[in-house]
Amino acid sequence: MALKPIIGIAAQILKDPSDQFIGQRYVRLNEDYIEAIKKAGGIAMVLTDLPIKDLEVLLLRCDGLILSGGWDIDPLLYRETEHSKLGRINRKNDDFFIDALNLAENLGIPILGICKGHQLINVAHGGSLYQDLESQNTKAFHHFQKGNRADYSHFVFIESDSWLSQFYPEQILVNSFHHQAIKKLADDFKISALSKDGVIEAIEHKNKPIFGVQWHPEMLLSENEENALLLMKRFIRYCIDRNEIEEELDRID
Ligand SMILES: [Mn+2]
Repeated sequence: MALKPIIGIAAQILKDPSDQFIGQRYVRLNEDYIEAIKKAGGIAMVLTDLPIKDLEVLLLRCDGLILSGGWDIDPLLYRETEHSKLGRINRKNDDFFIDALNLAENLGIPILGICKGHQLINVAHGGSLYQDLESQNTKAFHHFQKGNRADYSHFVFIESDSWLSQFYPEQILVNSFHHQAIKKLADDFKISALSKDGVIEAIEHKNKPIFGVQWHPEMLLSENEENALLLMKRFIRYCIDRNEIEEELDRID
């Protein structure tokens, strides 16, 4: 494919924290995502909460979808009430992410969830979360690192038959900015990577191109970290390959 692939990124809508414009809401996405896609050879298209038909029109032009990081997920989505350590939630943003996920999944567009995006993929498919990892899982170590965004925090151990194992060694170092984590894994998914304390750090669908990582490759890539670049490149390569296969099938038809 001669053209660069277009990767849609679902972004959050939040209230202006400065209160300079009372009631103003704004689209919020860390620029690292856009830069990471650029470095890996793609073009980012920022997606926000639109009528579902309009969102579908945009996704039809995308070769891949990234669900970005963000606030905690509404626990009602996995049939739990609020734990006292639950962080800030915004149900409207969760619903938009689920709409984008469902549309992309139905269109067969490859999906990569990062941090909240990874957790949301699990919840949308029937899994659940620790609302606060440290208070609900005593074996877990601290997963919200004190260091900068491109610093390493802990190792993850790659499962031998996973997508990640196609390009990663048995263990790699990652950053860690989460106080929630997957509790019950959704039925259609398998674990791709674990941290030493048993926390699920990466998942993949058993037979669809849907992947999730709990760490932030786009932040590691802000310092040109090799493994982060590899992950983004392999995801984008996957999006291109899928298109080429479909074009081939169209010709055969
Ligand atoms: Mn972690």
